Amino acid sequence: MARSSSDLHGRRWWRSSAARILAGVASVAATAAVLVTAPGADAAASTLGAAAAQSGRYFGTAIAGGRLGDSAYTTIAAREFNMVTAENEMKPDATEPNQNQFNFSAGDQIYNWAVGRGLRVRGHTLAWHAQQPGWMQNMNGSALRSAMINHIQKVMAHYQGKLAHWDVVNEAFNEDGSRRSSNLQGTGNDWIEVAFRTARAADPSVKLCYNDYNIDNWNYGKTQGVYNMVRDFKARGVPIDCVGLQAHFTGGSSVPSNFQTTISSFAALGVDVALTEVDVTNASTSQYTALTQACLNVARCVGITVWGVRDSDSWRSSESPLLFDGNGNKKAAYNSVLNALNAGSPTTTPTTPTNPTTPTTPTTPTTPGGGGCTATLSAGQAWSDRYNLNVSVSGSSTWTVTMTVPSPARISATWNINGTWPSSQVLVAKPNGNGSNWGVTIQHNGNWNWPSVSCSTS
Ligand code: 9MR
Repeated sequence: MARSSSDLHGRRWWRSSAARILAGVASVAATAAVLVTAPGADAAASTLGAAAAQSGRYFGTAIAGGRLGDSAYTTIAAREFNMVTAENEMKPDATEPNQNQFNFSAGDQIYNWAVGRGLRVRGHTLAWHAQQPGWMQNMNGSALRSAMINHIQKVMAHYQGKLAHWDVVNEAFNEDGSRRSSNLQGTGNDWIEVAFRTARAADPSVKLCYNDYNIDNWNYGKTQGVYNMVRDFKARGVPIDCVGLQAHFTGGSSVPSNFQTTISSFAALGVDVALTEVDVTNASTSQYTALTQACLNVARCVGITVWGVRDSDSWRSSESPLLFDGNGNKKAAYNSVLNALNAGSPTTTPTTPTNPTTPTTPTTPTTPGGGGCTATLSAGQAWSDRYNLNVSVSGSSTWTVTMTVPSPARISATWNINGTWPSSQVLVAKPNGNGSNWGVTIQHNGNWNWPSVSCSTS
């Protein structure tokens, strides 16, 4: 079967990144290089996120802000996953409780928790018939259309440059493939494309997804309805980057035999596909294996998110549908998924590139600001595709730090600042009232050089 360019890109990406890591270690201490094992070469990864990363994919979970004080929960979540979706905290009722008054505290709590541990975040969700704030439920027509646009602009501005994906529109179709009637649909059939165009303008850096349930079976009316919309959007240049199959195989549904056909058919339209809210009745090992394998078999299936950590955290807890039991123990399905991810990883050992780029440690990680403050960078955790930098500011409590990352690297996450983005390469950070230690996650995209920083008190 022909392999798509994105598949080739993903695998080349892994080889070149791993080689750079190897080159960097070798430059520090040649004898230490033997300690670096390329995932997929001989060692099986021991967590879901690391196993998925071997093929350039992520493995995520929904996180509920109310559980972040539960250390058993956070320990598993931080260890196993490398992508997070806020289960409820970035929905319209949470982020805009009163019209044009935004509240990001619950969403930011999850965001900060995730990026401080090197996890990326999917935004969920901007335009939806459900979980609308009361003021929006009572709106219709042009007023609602304007309110939807304003909501998308303001929420996306807050998270600009920080998220991996946004579920721009959620659950807009009926089971027969027609549009679901809702106050949003009542504003005109073009509301979905207006939402996507608004989203692209608000944050060009984030992937824009349409997300729905019961679009897993290729022969199902709803699947075809969504497919036809995406095909139409791609044909007309409406910006859409991905389709999220929620993949709730609970409540009486199960993984269809043609699931991979559905994934590959969407992918063939030129969009990424993600499994965004996976759960399976009684965590059937065969169904978890099948859905994982279906994703692994399609180059543009970029990742899998399960809808909760432990069975006790599930919205359908009576079906015990997740990968950890209520006591935090790994279930049989966990091992099935992990094994499938490990088996699906590249089996070749990364080769040495002809022109290896050695990661560069900055010669002057401390920047005297000249303006009464100093920003000091220190290395945080690093992964094959990204690394964290910790920033400590001294000399003033009213600092402004400007950080510029070298192209094509990009800051994908920040924590503990108020940030603005003059351009995709430049972050302007100010205190958020919670001290002067903060940080960033940088997707290196092949350039490991640290960013430059300057500090001023103006
Ligand atoms: O898991 C979420 C649950 O805590 C909420 O009460 C519910 C309210 O609508 O939303 C659940 O998450 C849903 C997700 O946002 C969209 N797809 C279906 C999910 C399960 O209902």
